[in-house]
Amino acid sequence: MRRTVVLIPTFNERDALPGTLARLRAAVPEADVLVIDDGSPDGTGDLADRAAADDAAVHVLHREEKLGLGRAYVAGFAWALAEGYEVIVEMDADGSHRPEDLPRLLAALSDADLVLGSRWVPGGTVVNWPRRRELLSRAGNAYTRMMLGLPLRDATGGFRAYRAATLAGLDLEAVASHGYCFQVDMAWRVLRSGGRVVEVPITFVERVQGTSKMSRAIVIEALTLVTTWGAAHHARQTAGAMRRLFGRSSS
Ligand SMILES: Nc1nc2c(ncn2[C@@H]2O[C@H](COP(=O)(O)OP(=O)(O)OP(=O)(O)O)[C@@H](O)[C@H]2O)c(=O)[nH]1
Ligand SMILES: [Mg+2]
Repeated sequence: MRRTVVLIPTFNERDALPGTLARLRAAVPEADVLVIDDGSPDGTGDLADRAAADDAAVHVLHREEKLGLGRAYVAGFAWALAEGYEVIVEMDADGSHRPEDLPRLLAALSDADLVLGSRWVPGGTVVNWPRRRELLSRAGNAYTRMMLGLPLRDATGGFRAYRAATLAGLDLEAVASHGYCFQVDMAWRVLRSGGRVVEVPITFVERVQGTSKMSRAIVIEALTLVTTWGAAHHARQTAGAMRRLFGRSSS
């Protein structure tokens, strides 16, 4: 297996993290883990340090303050690239992403640059999600497909595996998005750089411990950025079509 690291961003996940770590280490024992904690007031960072002291495969990156999921992942990517990992995985701490699904994601990476764990392809599903959340996710993904022309069913999901070489080819410091749109942003960047993105069905389970960090601000950020990117994308496409038309008519 290629050298793999699973990045787990945490903010106040004291109750959920130990179970997630134990399941992950059992499901994919070859993979290392990096917990990226943003100074959780509930002591998640200390708990992660204790896990790292007991298990050489577990590492911890402490960040001073909560700067959002996107910044945490960008810091994790930089760490993983510097450490020379070949495969870099994103996974939530809250139990929504089942470590037992990870081997299928990793297997699909042999023929892709980015593999998305997808709730909205055939075989994918959500367990215990309120209808409201499902509608938000489906509508958000439909809007993203329409605005950006992304050929993806679940571009907002956060359970995914990248080839490290693919991430190394992107300007990660330019990634400014924080919430769900960070995931859209990254998938779109991989596609625009010519990368192959594949979706693999997963079972997404609503968290049973801790509290969601999803907020109105995160939804508004996603809506605003996807709309802005989409408008720029359509303007570029229109300009390209005009150039082609002009070139043809003048020749
Ligand atoms: N380091 C760091 N981790 C974060 C931050 N915000 C969220 N997380 C972690 O990112 C993962 C996803 O966050 P969740 O709160 O589960 O958000 P979500 O999965 O989009 O929403 P739910 O479906 O409601 O759970 C969890 O492991 C969080 O602890 C942050 O600002 N910094
Ligand atoms: Mg969650």
